[in-house]
Amino acid sequence: MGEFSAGKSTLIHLLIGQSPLPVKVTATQLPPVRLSYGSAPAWREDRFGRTEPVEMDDLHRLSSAETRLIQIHAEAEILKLCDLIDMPGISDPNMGSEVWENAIGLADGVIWCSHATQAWRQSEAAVWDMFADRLGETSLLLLTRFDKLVTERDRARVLRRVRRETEGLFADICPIALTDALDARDNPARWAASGADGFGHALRQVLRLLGATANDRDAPVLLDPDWRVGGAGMPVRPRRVQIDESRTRSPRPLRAQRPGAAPPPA
Ligand SMILES: Nc1nc2c(ncn2[C@@H]2O[C@H](COP(=O)(O)OP(=O)(O)OP(=O)(O)O)[C@@H](O)[C@H]2O)c(=O)[nH]1
Ligand SMILES: [Mg+2]
Repeated sequence: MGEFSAGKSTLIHLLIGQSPLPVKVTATQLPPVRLSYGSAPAWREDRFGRTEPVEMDDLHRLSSAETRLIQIHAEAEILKLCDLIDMPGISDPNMGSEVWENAIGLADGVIWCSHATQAWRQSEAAVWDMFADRLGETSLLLLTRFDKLVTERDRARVLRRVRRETEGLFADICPIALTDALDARDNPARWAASGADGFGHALRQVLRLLGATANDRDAPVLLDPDWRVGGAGMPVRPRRVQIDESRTRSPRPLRAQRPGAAPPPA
């Protein structure tokens, strides 16, 4: 989640090692897009919870007025541990807040992207205030475009201020230069300098907390270039995380039945 243009889609690209949507789609405003492991065809869920298959080439035609969720699939390692939802910007004037409020009801944790040069605006704090109680312990604050802060002094100052203003609201704060990280996969020093290493560790901690652990404790750190290699291995359903419903503040939309899937257990 985060403001318009805060780096949400770039982050998804970094996490799954590819741009999940056809190029012409990423340029438009989309409803929330959920990514799950596998190669199943895409589908959409309308405002009434009805689902229907969609062609990837038609995604750019879907508006948030009629579609509340787009579901697509990719064979990326991280999707064996969790689903990812790419959300529209929180203060996009063309999108009502119910659009992202619906989707955040599905979330077990949030990676909040905030522009480092103007981090943690009032608009962000106001939205997160609605969800921090339920999701704060399993959520991370990413200070994106950290490369735009050029002096060490500026970096330290921004980090100090944001730490102070968000105390207790997130499990961790991670400064990151997302575009540097995307370019630096084969260069360990640049990769670490981009903040991707630190973020990988923090994300792993959160996933552990949620019970979505990898089998192997010595498995490579998330975001390591090896993690993104898709294709090999058995399609595995991402393990759903158990939620303590008593802590749920925001309403959870009913999970719509996927086309062709067996009816959910009563
Ligand atoms: N220099 C720099 N550029 C970045 C960084 N993260 C994202 N960008 C650039 O910022 C622009 C917006 O990034 P997106 O990932 O599309 O942002 P978004 O949050 O998905 O935007 P919307 O979906 O439109 O709300 C792109 O041109 C990115 O390449 C970063 O850490 N450093
Ligand atoms: Mg985006």
